[in-house]
Formats: sequence, structure tokens, C-alpha cells
Amino acid sequence: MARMRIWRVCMYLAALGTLVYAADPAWNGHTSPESTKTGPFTPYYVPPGARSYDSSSPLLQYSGDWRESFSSGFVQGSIRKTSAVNAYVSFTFTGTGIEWFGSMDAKHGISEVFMDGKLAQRVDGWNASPLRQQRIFWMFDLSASKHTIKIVNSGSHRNKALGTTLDIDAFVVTDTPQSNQTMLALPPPDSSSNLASTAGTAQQPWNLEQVGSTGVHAMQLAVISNSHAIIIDKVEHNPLTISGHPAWGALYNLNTHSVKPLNVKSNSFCAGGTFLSNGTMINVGGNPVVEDITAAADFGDVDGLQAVRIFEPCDSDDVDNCDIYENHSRIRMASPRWYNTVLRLSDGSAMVVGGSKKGGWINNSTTNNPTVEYFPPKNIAGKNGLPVELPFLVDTLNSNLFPIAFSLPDGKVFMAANRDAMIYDWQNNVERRLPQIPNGVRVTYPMTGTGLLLPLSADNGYTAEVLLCGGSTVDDTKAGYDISSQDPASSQCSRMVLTDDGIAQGWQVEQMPRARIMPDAVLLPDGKILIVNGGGTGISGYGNVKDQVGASNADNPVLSPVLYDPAAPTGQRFSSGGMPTSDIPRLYHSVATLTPSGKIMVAGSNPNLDRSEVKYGTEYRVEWISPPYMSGDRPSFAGNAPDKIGFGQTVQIQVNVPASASANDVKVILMDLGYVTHATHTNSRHVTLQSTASGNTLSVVGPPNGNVYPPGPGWLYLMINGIPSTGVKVMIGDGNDPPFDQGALTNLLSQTKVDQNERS
Ligand SMILES: *[C@@H]1O[C@H](CO)[C@@H](O)[C@H](O)[C@H]1NC(C)=O
Ligand SMILES: *[C@@H]1O[C@H](CO)[C@@H](O)[C@H](O)[C@H]1NC(C)=O
Ligand SMILES: *[C@@H]1O[C@H](CO)[C@@H](O)[C@H](O)[C@H]1NC(C)=O
Ligand SMILES: *[C@@H]1O[C@H](CO)[C@@H](O)[C@H](O)[C@H]1NC(C)=O
Ligand SMILES: CC(=O)N[C@H]1CO[C@H](CO)[C@@H](O)[C@@H]1O
Repeated sequence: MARMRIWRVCMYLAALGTLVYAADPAWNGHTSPESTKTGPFTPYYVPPGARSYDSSSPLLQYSGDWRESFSSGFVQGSIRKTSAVNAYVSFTFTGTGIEWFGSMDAKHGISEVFMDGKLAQRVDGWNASPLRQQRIFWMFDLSASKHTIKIVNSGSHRNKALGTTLDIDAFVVTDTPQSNQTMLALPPPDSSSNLASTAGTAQQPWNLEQVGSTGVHAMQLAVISNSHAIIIDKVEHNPLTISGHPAWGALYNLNTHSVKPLNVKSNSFCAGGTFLSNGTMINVGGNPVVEDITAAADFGDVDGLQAVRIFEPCDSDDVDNCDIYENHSRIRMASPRWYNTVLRLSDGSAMVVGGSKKGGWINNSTTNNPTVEYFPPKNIAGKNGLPVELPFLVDTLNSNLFPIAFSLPDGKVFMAANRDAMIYDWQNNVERRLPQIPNGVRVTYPMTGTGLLLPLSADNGYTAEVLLCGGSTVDDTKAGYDISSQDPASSQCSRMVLTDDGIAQGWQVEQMPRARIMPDAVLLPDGKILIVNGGGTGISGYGNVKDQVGASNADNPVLSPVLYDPAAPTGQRFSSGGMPTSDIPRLYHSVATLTPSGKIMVAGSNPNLDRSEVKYGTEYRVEWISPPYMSGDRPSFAGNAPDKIGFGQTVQIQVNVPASASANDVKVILMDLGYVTHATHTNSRHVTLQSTASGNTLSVVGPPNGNVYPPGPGWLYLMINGIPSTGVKVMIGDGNDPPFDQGALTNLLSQTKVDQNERS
């Protein structure tokens, strides 16, 4: 246990056999099981289920003048090396991915990599200082069949290179896990709803396509602009690299599917996030690290438990200059949090809710952090920047991590944790407990369900109604060995109107066609909800329960989404007819979000300690679900849409409507696409704005205040006959910074320490 590395404690404690993982190579440069000295990081890593072929393998065919060179720093102690023009190596393998590892230094030149006879890439092996076991080339989207990679020394080199060296240390062949899971029986097609028809237009049915790869595993996802989404992962051996080590954050181009790695410094495992009133996104909390393993030469991660990672607005298509900024000496939380929820409040600042003081699995009274704090820090309840106790988070132990929370249209905050719910008047620090969720259903980690605030509009006086779906009735005081990956998940959805009358009536219960643990609920511009992802059995996490599949605590992935129409009469709200079926399981650490185009982006799944190819493996493939409206006769913005709308401000918007329709029929929908992590869609919001038409000009009134729509970024969609336009990003409010209290910040910085949990 002495060499147990605390920065992996979250994952270690999740694994029953702690030392099993101690032999993993290449974490923070520890390359042998008993080594305690760190060395330069090497990205050479063979995920469980993948195969490595050394440079000396007889399956590698060398042609031309190659030599062997020996060092303990090479995979299996040797590399093959050539400086001769047209010398090549050729390797035929069966798999869906290939990685070439080799060295880089000032003498390396340019090689040409051919895949199945076609030039795939010209690769420059030059680096000012020598590096070993680097991933020089990779390709992960091959068909599941036989392929040949051929690497040819081009004889050319960049100007400053001192030679034309090409070397081979090893190849790693990867296999996208083939879906082999039990398919749960599909319910009979739902004849009560005709998904594929909308007045007057011929639409295609629901469609699902797999395009793109996230490069880093997509644990957390948020759309940041009309063209990009941000993806945040934990520290692990992702194929995408930055500064010589795997990246654990990336920007994903929604149009071209290209990815740019981000420089996340602290371990963002189990973080949450939100945008602020000025458009800046924060990513908060995470996992620890041991202090003596933070040298620059290491993997590079620092303690993320108190981290506030800043991502400034990045609205242009060119994201080259966008990155994450961290400086924990002046920007941090007052207390450590793993599995905290982060939401934007009516004043445009962020509330950070709950979490655990260190990694673990199920929360308990020792590790629980039953408090809220704010970013920027506030002086509430006399705490002057320090955490404010929330008895609700004590009463909801054990299964209360990643509380489900929403800013309500009266400025207060709804929260659900475990089997309970409440409304929190954060300004006055008063809890109002709500009726318990019926039938013993638990909705928060690791009995993870999902929740949404249903669409708001002036027509119903912006009345708040919440929906909670999925989760589990498994007893949260049970030990892992008493819980099975085959325990059924819950199919229950519970809905309540948050008025005195609604609360008196209590939760209204409905059943999804199929049970789901870890579902994602995605609000669509038409006010309907797509429920996707998750498993039919088990609970969240990995490495804890019996009957694990690989390491997954859950099984029986649910491969088809279901649509929920909150406005339909009870009994007719769910429809599965025409829904596509995926062959990609999306279990723990999966995400889904609406994108500006109107499609739903689905990514992630990684119930594993580190990148793995064993069922259920680390999933990088992206899927796009197109609702029937994508092929409808869509309205559009004529000319520029407004880039900012103040509260109560009237703006003119020019629209194009289909010939069969009139601008009078257009509804203007303001949406927050949210920040998705661990099935929480905290800021997701759908508000119908008031508008009147004159010709093709709409006069649109901004939301009345920050309670109805917390100031900050959003997306405008025009809706006509159930068909939305493409969404465009808009800033709601004045775009100013959230309120800043220097006294509270000074007090926080003087009363708390950086990484205080690890120091204590
Ligand atoms: C897939 O299914 C086959 C036949 O049921 C089984 O033999 C094989 O082990 C399964 N593979 C995986 C990766 O589960
Ligand atoms: C972090 O903040 C401190 C205090 O303001 C400052 O001295 C330091 O230069 C900052 N570091 C970085 C990397 O910005
Ligand atoms: C709570 O969990 C931690 C680690 O997850 C463990 O060390 C501690 O003993 C537990 N405390 C209680 C009261 O169960
Ligand atoms: C927005 O406000 C936050 C918190 O005060 C600050 O850290 C960030 O730099 C601000 N963003 C911009 C673009 O000014
Ligand atoms: C994983 C873990 O530490 N679980 C603990 C959660 O809390 C209960 C009681 O507070 C303990 O019995 C569990 O062991």
C-alpha cells in the first residue's frame, strides 16, 4: 500500500484489488511495478485487450538498410533504425486501430506512412531533445479487417534536422470492442405516435450515424460555440497527445470532426462545469495527486480536488488560441470536491454543490462534503467565502454524489439527491424539503438517474416542473460485493410541479419503456426530451460490484433512445417507434448533448480505470442522432441574429420561413445546452421567448430576468410546425462578469490552502 499513489485514489478505491494496477506501465513515468522514481513520461501504453508487436517481431517485414539499437529505454530493449532513402517496414495486422511507437530527436527526418497502399500521412520525427517510446503515428477508424501499414523513409527532413533517421520501437494494434452485449428485447413499435410526420412536410425518420472520434475519452461535454464543443476527461492514456503526454481535454469541431487537445493541468476526473454570465466556462473539482509526483517531467497532473479551471469565451471557428487556464494559488475552491454539481445562478455566478472530500465510491459521513460554495466566492450565511453547510446533503447519504440541481424561475435552486429533493433559497440559506421520490428510487451517483427542468414559457407563468428518470432501488448501504451488475435499474420517471399546489399533489410517476441506470436526458428545441444511453442493469462506476463485465458495474446497455413528450397526455408521452439502434454501448462516463445543428451528439463510455479495449472498453467514437425535424422544411435566420439580448429587451430578428408557413407561426426558443457530466445536465434549459411578427421581422423580447434565464450564453432556435432552425449562440443579459466580492475572496484565500485535503 505504501506505493499507492493518491492521485489515483479515486480509481484505486474503485478497484477492489488495489495492487493489480500497480504494474501498469507509464503512469507518471513509473515504468516498473516497484519503481518509486519518476522519469520522463512515455505515451507507449498497451490498453488491456490491445496487442503490442515489438520491433523485433517476425511479423514486421523490413526492407533496405536497417540496424538494431539497444537500450533499456526502448520497448523490449531494442529498436530498428534506418537512415536510408526508401528503406521501409511493412506490417499486416487485423484490427481497427494501429499505433506506431518510436523515438524522436534532432536527427530524425520525414517518413511516409501508407495504410493499405494509400499515403495516410507524412510524419516528421524531429524533436530538439531526444524522446523515447513516443506515439509517432496512429489511426483508429479502420474497418474491422486485415490491414497493412507501410512506413517509408522519404529521405527528406526539415531544415534544422541533422539527419534522416526513422526508427521503429513497437506497434500496438487496437480493436474497437465489438458490440456483443445482450440486446434487450425492443418493445413493440409505438403506434400511438407517428414520429416521422409533421404537418405539410416529408421528413426522413430518426437517423443515427457514427462519424468522428473524440481523441480523449468524452467524460464531460459542453457546446461552447456554433462550431465547437469542449470535452473533458480524466488523466488516462488517450490517443490524443499534448506536450508529449496524453491529453485529457479537447475541443471538438462539430462540423469537421477535428479535435484540438487542451492543456488541462489538474486531474479533472469527476469534475462538473458551467458557463458564467460573461461567457467564461469553469470546470470545477476533480481528483487528487501526490505532491512529490508533480515535477514537470511527469505525466503533469496536479491535484484537481479544489481546482477551478477557467476556459475563456472561444466563439470563433479558429480555436488555436483557446485553452484552459489554472492557477490554484489564486483561483480555487475553499474545499475539496469530487463528484460535485456546478450550476449557474440567477446572478450569473456559479454554485458548487456537494461532492466528496476525496475519491471513493459511495459517499459516506467521513468523506462527504455536505456544503455549497460559490464562484466567485460570496458572503452568504456569514461564511464570507467559505462553504455553507447543507443538512440536505447529510440526510441524503450515501448515494448522493452529483446532486441533480436546477436554477428555478423564482431564483431558488431545486436539488435532488438519493431519494430526496428540496428547494434551496440560497440567498437566505433556507432549505424547503419536498416529498420523497416514490418507490424507493435513488437518482444520484452511483444509483445514477438523470433530471431536467421542463420547458418554461410565459404562457404558464414560467411555472417550474422537474423530471427525474432512471436510477436504481438498490440499497445504498450495501457493500459492493452484495450488489450485482445484473441488479435491475429503475424505469421510473417522476415529475413534480414546483408550486404549492404541485408539491401538495406530489410526484407523478411514469415508466420508461426500458429501465436505465445512467441515462442522459436531452432537451430538444421542440420541447421534447430524448432519453439515451445507460444500462438496463447494475449501477454507476467500475470495479466495485460482483459480476463485473470487464470492470463495469453495469451491464445490458440500452441501445435505442426513447422520446418523451412532456406536453402529451399521461400514458402517451413515451415513444420508441422509428428509433435507431446503436451498436455502441454507452455506459459509465457517457454523454449526450443537443448541438446547434439540431442533431444530438452522443459520445463516451469508459467504465475503466484507464483506457481499455476489453468489454466494456474506452469508447472514442461519436454518434449523431438526427430527429425527423432535421430533414423537414426548416426556418432560418435571415441575416445576422442578435449576439446579445438584455433582460426584457426587444430585438428585431429577420427570418426566412417555408413557403407554406407564415412568420406568425414562428416561436423563438432560447436554450441552454447545458454542461453534461455523469448524467447531470445541470444548466439545460428551454424558454419560449415572447415574440410578434410583422412580415418576416420578429420582435422578440428577452427573458424577463435572470431567474427565468440565468445571465450567460444560450442558443436561439426558431421553431415552426415542430421544426427548428439551426441554433445560433446568443449572450443573455449584459455579458458582464458575475458579482465579485473581494472580501469573500480574500477570506477564502487566507483561510484555506491549496490542496488542503492532501496536506492534512
Ligand atoms: C461474443 O460472443 C461470443 C458468442 O456468444 C463469445 O464467444 C465471445 O466471447 C463474446 N466476446 C466478447 C468480447 O464478449
Ligand atoms: C498565479 O497567481 C500568482 C498570484 O497572483 C502569480 O504570482 C503567478 O504568477 C500566477 N501564475 C501563473 C502561471 O499565472
Ligand atoms: C468512508 O469512506 C472512506 C473511503 O472511501 C473510508 O476510509 C472510511 O472508513 C469510510 N467511513 C465510514 C464512516 O464508513
Ligand atoms: C468572467 O468572470 C470570471 C469570474 O470573475 C473571470 O475569471 C473571467 O476571467 C471573466 N471572463 C472574462 C472574459 O472577462
Ligand atoms: C465505499 C464506502 O466507504 N462506503 C461507506 C459509505 O458510508 C457507509 C456508512 O456511512 C459505510 O458503511 C460504507 O462503507
